[in-house]
Amino acid sequence: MTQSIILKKQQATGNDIRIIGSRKSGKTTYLASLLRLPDELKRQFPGLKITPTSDDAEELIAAAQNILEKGAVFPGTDIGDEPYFSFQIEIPSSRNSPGITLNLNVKDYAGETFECAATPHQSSDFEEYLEDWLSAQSWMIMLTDWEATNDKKIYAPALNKLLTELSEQAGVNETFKKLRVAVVISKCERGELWPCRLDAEEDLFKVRLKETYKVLKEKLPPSRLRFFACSSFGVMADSYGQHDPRPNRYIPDDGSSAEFIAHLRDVDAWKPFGLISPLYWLSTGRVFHDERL
Ligand SMILES: Nc1nc2c(ncn2[C@@H]2O[C@H](COP(=O)(O)OP(=O)(O)O)[C@@H](O)[C@H]2O)c(=O)[nH]1
Ligand SMILES: [Mg+2]
Repeated sequence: MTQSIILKKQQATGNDIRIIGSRKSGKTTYLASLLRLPDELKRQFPGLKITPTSDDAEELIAAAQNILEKGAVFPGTDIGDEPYFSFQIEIPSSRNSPGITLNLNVKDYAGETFECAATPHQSSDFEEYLEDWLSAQSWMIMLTDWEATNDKKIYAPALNKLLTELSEQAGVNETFKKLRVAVVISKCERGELWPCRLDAEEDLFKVRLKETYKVLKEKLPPSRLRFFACSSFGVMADSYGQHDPRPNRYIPDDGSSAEFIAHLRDVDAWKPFGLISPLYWLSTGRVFHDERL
């Protein structure tokens, strides 16, 4: 009884989101970790509830158990067969924010679709994806590395193309003037990123992805653009009185680039960071102040 009264008081909002980003930037792992909602996160944020409302979302939870928790990684997403995850997030009220229920539909795109925006001869493919991206109110752009060549040759031109199209459409149709873009740097449990996670715009994007940052700031007003850092794996322990800032990941010793092949190391210590903040802002336009999420 008390529970249902509390829930009724909660504000509810729905949102359709596209997750776009380079290959292996951690998009699928992000969604799987969020939907799985590891115990450690539940313990630290009592009352937080995530309920899958589509088959794809249920399957992803099973995959999180069978793949991520067993220390393996997800296969790439097939182009043209993008999964659509529907789920509900109930966030209880906390000292800093009122309670809210978010009803989300999120489509996870293959990395190639984002990268092709940077390649002029693939522009007809790009138009097809764009049409679908423009049918949503929110985009989450996920990036992970900051190699100068990727910043200059892939991310900045791809975003330039994407946001130029967006502003052209906005000239014709007012609704596109409302589309929000959350730009997220993933895998921030990495030692050099972890301290910078608290102000991703100043300490990560502005200094590490200069060209990309410039394009974003030029093309979008501050009310529709926000920067975030997240880690689907987190660190070994970061709660009060218990600090172990080692990343909760291991890197198989097979010679490939460490950035793209890491696995979850200790399931019992699994506590992702920053998964909810971008979704909260995309859905409400307000900033969510809780470092644990
Ligand atoms: N270190 C680390 N690796 C991650 C994280 N999230 C994903 N990965 C790894 O990055 C690789 C690509 O992840 P995936 O979710 O398949 O990327 P996608 O292609 O963008 O969907 C895999 O090896 C994942 O285990 C994270 O938070 N930290
Ligand atoms: Mg994927």
